[in-house]
Amino acid sequence: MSHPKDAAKKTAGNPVITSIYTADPSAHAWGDGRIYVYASHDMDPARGCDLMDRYHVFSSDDMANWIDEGEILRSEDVSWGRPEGGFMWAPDAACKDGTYYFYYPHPSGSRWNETWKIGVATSSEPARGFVDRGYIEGLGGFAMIDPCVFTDDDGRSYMYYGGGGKCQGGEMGEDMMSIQGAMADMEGLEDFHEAAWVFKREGVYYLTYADNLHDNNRMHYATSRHPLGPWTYGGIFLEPTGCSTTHGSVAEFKGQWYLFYHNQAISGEGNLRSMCIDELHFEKDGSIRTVVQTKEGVRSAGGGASRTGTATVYPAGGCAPGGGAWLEPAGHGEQALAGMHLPEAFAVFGGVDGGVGGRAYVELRYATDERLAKVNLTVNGSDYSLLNALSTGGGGSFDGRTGITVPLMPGSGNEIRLDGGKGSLSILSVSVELL
Ligand code: FUB
Repeated sequence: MSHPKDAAKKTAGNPVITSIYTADPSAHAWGDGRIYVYASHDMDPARGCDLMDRYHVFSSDDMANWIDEGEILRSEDVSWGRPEGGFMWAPDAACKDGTYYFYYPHPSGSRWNETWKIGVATSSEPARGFVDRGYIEGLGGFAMIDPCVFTDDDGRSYMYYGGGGKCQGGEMGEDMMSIQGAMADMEGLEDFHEAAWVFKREGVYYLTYADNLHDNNRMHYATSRHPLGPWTYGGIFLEPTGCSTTHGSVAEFKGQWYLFYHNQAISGEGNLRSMCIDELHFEKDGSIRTVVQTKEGVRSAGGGASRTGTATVYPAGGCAPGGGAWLEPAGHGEQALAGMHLPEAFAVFGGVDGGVGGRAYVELRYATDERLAKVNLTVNGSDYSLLNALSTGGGGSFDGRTGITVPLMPGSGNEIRLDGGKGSLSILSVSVELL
């Protein structure tokens, strides 16, 4: 059985990713026709930012239609990391000579804020296959988080990072896993808090960062004619988003500049954040205009292949409901899984085909009249956390979509389990698209 493929979206909408919570987006166009976002993943339910323990990558060829490329690293993969895990905070990435470098702040000890290190994982692909390589010697310590790597036109790369009011930068070694000489304090920034990001436009270096405005951080910028400053303060270009933290990146794609940032529009909670994108514009003198935060998000820049493969649809009528959940008619001869609001409700979809094994985008098609219902997804016994199901405007409107990219085993022995108890929704099908 199949459902019609979704038409490509004309605008991205904000937040861009609604199924799971994503924060601290670092965007890069590596030259393969796509733009990639390396983001933190706020785990739901949150406990401050403590439980953030994995990273997903998202990509698009048109800015409006985004694919979850899946998870690339989690705290349990980090041999030198904090024994209790968690605290996988704002990351960045770089590419040199065909190798992709993923940089992430993570504590090496239980006293998390005193033991930060900047970890490095590498891969030959931009969005999969990352293996941890350890941390950068000489970096880290109290509140030193949020790495950003900028590669200049001459191929030289620079690392910036910091928190708690201190921002440092330094040139990286040829191996992209070391610093040449000492890191220097970045001079000329006003009210620096965290979230350093550096980009270059028309020969000018820009350093953007979050400020200290209580519970309402904004983004500021400063400019320089040298990658390591000194910097000339430029002002505020992102006013509060409604979230206590702010964190962003700036990238150019298909001739347009964009700001990637996060807000809390879906959850209303400062530790369950969602990635947004809006256009970034410069004045003639190079100063950055205040970004207009929109709900419709950015327009498609052309392209818009929302998916790469073919989805197999598993109708709800073929699942095994339990815990009080039941199947009921949904029209057009189909059945829907109902009763998922009940605390013990669950359903199992067996015999899911994983092809030759690897990554698959698992998507639920649902209806709900709640503003935000949730369903827990477990695949082959691994918990992939809560998926958000935003209102479809009515319990009979099955045009809701929520999903996540997960690993599947080869063959048809995969099992998908949905657990309810987090709001009322009816599920029409689960589709599985091998990536
Ligand atoms: O996401 C965890 C932390 O919150 C980041 O490292 C900071 O920049 C802030 O966004």
